[in-house]
Parts: sequence; structure tokens; C-alpha cells
Amino acid sequence: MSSSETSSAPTEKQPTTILCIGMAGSGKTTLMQRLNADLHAKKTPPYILNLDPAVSSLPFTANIDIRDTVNYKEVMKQYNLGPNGGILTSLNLFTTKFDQVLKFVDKRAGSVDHILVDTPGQIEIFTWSASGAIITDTLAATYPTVVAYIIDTPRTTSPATFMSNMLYACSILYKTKLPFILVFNKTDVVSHSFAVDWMTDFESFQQALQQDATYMSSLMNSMSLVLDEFYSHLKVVGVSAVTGEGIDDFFEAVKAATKEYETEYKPEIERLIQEKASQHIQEKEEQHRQQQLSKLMNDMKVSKGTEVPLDSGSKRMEDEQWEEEDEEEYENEDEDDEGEETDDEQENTLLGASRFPPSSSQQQNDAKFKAWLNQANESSMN
Ligand SMILES: Nc1nc2c(ncn2[C@@H]2O[C@H](COP(=O)(O)OP(=O)(O)OP(=O)(O)O)[C@@H](O)[C@H]2O)c(=O)[nH]1
Ligand SMILES: [Mg+2]
Repeated sequence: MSSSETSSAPTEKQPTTILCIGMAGSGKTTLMQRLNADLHAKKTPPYILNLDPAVSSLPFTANIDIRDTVNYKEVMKQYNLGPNGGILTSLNLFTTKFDQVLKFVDKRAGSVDHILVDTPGQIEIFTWSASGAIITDTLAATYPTVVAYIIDTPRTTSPATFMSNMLYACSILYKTKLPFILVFNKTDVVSHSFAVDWMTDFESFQQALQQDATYMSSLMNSMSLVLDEFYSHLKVVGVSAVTGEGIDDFFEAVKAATKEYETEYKPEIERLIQEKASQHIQEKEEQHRQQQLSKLMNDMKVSKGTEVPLDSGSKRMEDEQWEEEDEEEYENEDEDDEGEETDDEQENTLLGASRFPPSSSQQQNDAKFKAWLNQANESSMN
């Protein structure tokens, strides 16, 4: 299913899709619950999609739940898979029905402001699988879509872990090519100010690195230069899914990211869709042209009688091999074929006159006529 083939949302009102992506246990589901509660309190309830087939219980009611479509444990049993293979296969099975899912979302799209999407804990299953890409691209082609990359702040305080997490976020940004919000979660445990410091002040991250005397620090030193550019494209917020702290900042960031989607990402997505569509049209036109051509060749074959072996000519046209050498060969073939009944003739539905010899009475009449003509000639000569 390509994104260009999906149904389109109403143009008047477009809800923003928030894809919650993050490492296992970073707090995606808890944050979804918090966002859901906050939006309900503001009387703008969201539309919720749960794409995690392995979650045992959800703290919110999802409008569409992958678990209603596929039974993750059954999938593991049936396909003899481990937990990750089971999640991936479940997601693949669900993706085959995603056009129907989108129809449901479309119906509600006019009356909601946000579509919240929870993803599986095994981050790579969503971000690096074909089905994850299909779901992301399909949503992004239909609604303004932003990625909320959830980070477990207390577990990111060491420079090495911070760097790894940032590199992962960077890879997802380049993979999804969507507006990106870095969400430092669990700020009730540890404030995210150290992270903001490291991201905005290059020197301060260098200082933190210097405390790490291992050989890794020099590698990280050079990598941090690369990440400097990456940071400039991000929106950063600190939240606590448990206490609700920073949720307003989060929605502000979502608003800004939606604008960014409209101005920067949408034109690019539309250009790609058009490119695909025109490629599709070109392929269709070429197919049609080939069909017409072979129809024409068939018609010519039918009307050729028994003399002209057009079929071999048509093959030449298709192969575009009208070289002199070939032409000679072609003429020779014609000569060789004379007087012989070729396969083409047998296939020909308009049979040649030689297939209908004169009847015996006709032959007798012809003989009488010839004899009379000979007689007449002889008498006129005498
Ligand atoms: N203190 C604190 N704990 C949190 C916060 N958000 C989530 N947690 C806890 O972190 C743990 C994991 O939270 P989940 O919401 O299940 O995380 P998840 O990313 O959905 O996990 P997976 O789906 O398994 O990848 C739970 O014990 C939560 O209670 C927070 O803001 N503060
Ligand atoms: Mg979860």
C-alpha cells in the first residue's frame, strides 16, 4: 500500500498525529495516558491508536488497538517465533489492514485535534521495519505528523548514554524525515536541565566528556561535533508523565512542529507523492502503448493473407533490430518460405485460396472450356 493510494482526510480540519517513539521503559505509554487525560480535561479528546501488540494492559482506552486484530502470543506459537519476531510479525499483519484503519481514523478526523500513537517498546521494530515505515509514511501523507521521541532522563545522565541516545534519535529523524520533539521524561526524578545545557553549550558537554578518561571520550568528542548540527533542528521539552509537569510545553512544541510540517515537510511529501503518481501514470501509459502495439500487430497478422510473414517483422520491431544484416536475413526467410505452408499460415484465421480447390464438376467445366478454346484457336489459325 503506498501513501498516495490511501484515502485522504477532510481538508477543513486536520488533526495532528503524534507518534510516541522511545526506548523500552522510557515512559511512552504513561505519557500517552497523561496526554489523554490532559486533552480530555480540555474537552478535546484525542483519537488513540495502540500499535504495541505485547502490552498486557493499557491505562487508557484506545480507539484502535492492534491487539484486537492480532493475538501476539498466537502469532509467536504459530510462526514459532521469539518475542521480537512475534511483535514484528504482528505489526506486519496489522499493516496489511492499515488502509481500513485509516478509513476509521478519517471518519473521526474532522472532530479531533490530535491522534496519539503508542508504539512497541522494542524501538527498532517500529523504526526500522517496513511496516513501521508504511504506517509512518501513510499517516504523514494524510495528516500533519510529528515524532515525539521519549527519553528516560534519569538513565541518560552519563555523557556516553546521552550521546548514544542522541545518535539513535538522529537516526530516527533522518529515517522518518518528520518534525521532531525530544521529550525528556521523568523530570520528577531528575531535571532535564543538564541535557539542555549539553545541547546548547558545546563547551559544557566537552567538560563532561573530559571527566571520562577512557579512549571512548575522544571518539565521542568528534561525534559531538556532528550532533551539534542535529540539535539545531530539534524542539526540546522536559515532562513528567507521572506528575503532569511540562505537558503544556509539550503541546506548545507540538503546535510549532505542526506548523513546521505544513511549511517545510508537507510540500516535500506532496512532491514525492506527485513524483510517484506521475511515475505510475508513465508506467500505465507505456503498458497501454505496448498493448495497443501488440493489438495492432495481431490485426496486421490477421489481414496479411498467406504471403507476408509479418509476425517475424513484428518481433523485429519489438527488438528494434532493423539492422542491414537482419534485413537480408529477413528477405532470405521470405524466399525460403515461398510455396511452403508456414506456422503463421496455420495460425491465420483467414485461410488462403489454395485451401479451397475447385470441385470436380468445376474441374470438368474448366477442362471442357480449355478444349473448346484450343479447338477455336486451331480453327482460326487454319
Ligand atoms: N517517576 C516517573 N516514572 C515514570 C514516568 N513515566 C513513566 N514512568 C515509569 O516508567 C515505567 C515504564 O513506563 P511505560 O509507560 O510502561 O514505558 P513504555 O515506554 O511504554 O514501556 P514499553 O512499552 O515497555 O517500552 C513505569 O514503571 C512507569 O511508571 C515519569 O514521568 N516519572
Ligand atoms: Mg508502552
